[in-house]
Amino acid sequence: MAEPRGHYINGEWTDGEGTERFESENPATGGTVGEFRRGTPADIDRAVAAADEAFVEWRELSRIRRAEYLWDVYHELRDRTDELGEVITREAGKEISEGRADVVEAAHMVEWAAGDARHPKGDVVPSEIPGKDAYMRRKPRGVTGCITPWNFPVAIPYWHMAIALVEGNTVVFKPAEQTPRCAEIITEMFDDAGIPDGVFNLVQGFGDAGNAIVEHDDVDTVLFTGSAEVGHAIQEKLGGVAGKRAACEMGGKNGIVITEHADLDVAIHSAVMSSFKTTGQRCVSSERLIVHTDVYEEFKNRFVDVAESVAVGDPLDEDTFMGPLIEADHHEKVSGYNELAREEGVNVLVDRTELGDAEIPDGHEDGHWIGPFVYEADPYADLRCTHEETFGPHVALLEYDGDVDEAIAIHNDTEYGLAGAIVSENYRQINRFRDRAEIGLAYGNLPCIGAEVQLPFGGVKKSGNGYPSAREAIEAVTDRTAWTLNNADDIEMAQGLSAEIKTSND
Ligand code: UN1
Repeated sequence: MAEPRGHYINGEWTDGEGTERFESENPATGGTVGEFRRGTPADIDRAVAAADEAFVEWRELSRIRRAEYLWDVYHELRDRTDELGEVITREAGKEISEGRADVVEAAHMVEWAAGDARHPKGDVVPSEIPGKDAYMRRKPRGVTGCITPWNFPVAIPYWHMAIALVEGNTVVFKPAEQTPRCAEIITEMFDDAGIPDGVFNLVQGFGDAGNAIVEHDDVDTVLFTGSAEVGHAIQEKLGGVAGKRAACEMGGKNGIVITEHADLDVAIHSAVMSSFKTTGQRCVSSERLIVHTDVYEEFKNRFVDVAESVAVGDPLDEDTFMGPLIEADHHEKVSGYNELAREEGVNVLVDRTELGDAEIPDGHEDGHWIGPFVYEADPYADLRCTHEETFGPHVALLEYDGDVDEAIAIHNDTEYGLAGAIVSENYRQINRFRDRAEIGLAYGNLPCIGAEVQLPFGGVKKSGNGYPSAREAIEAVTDRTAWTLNNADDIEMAQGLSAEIKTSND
């Protein structure tokens, strides 16, 4: 195996301070993708110092010049889509069309950020005083720590970093420990673009490295996408710290409402895509299907048919729909939830927790295989399986009787609020859901996965605060400032405030 390349700090690959190494695994085979160096808090220190120093000059460049580096990255993403898509599939286990789509989504984000550089930014604001010019201007905040998950190992890092960099911030990037090879290629792209030393830094590693970013005094902004547990801990840590900002996007227990007016072809298609694509491992994946009693039996039978036969297999095979789960621990967690559902007394309809030998492709016996698990449950029962995120192909059918408000109440009965969908041909029902569903990403007659970068991406309730990613990330990585300039000879104040200086001599 090749020698690990280490971290990328101040424009150079470096071994770092630590001596420990770790491997990334191909989740479909159990084989090794590569060996990497485990970053330590001391490496984070060095990376933050480099980023802090580089900020001084980087912020002085025009947005347009900064974006030119990003355009080079964009072209490399486009040129290497197939190659990088395959690396994603080998390291994250997503089927190959998803591997490529991950790269395309990254390219879209970079294109958005770089293209935006020539657009007007800020507002020209009226003033009460004719001689005053008033503006809202944006300033970069400084060093941005980007802590990203394995499930979109290329797209999400660019979601965080592209706008941060164009706006004049510098970056310390700590990728998920499961997908370090993808992070190396991201780094190559910045290096090839000749981005100035220290503007972009990579430290490979685990939670201790991520934590060192969060706790570092010189990190101004933390962008985090990942588990609710870690995201809430970051929010708690930084919430009260003056000058710090954390924008976090976490998981969901996302639901799809299928009303009595649904086109059932659309409903099945939407539910299957939302629940099983990426083997249920998207923060926006759906684990709850809320179905009206009039269409329940037919929907159930058709959904069960697909869940029983959906193609689980080698993610490099173009005919595969679902690849494996990311790792053994996660397999244990998802199968644990399948077991828990049984203990909680639900009616199991499909259980492919253990795949048959014939279903597992040759040479892939050590992969973390799982198929769909589908069950019926009482929508009003206080069950853990219908309220906790499993991050797997674990799906509850919840039958309701009543109007769309009833369905929306069931839909909203979760601590989370990320994504959701309604399937209906009735525009009143659709609009009701649009207005009342407690989520950040709402869809009508579509799956609840597949958001595009030119829309805001983030959730409400326990799913997150702010937008670490996609278009609205600009709010996380800049401060809005008010700038007012007087063009008159005298000072005149707003609100009718007297500007006359009165003295005891008057
Ligand atoms: C995630 O799972 O963390 O909307 C992000 C989607 C993708 C992003 C998912 N654009 O499905």
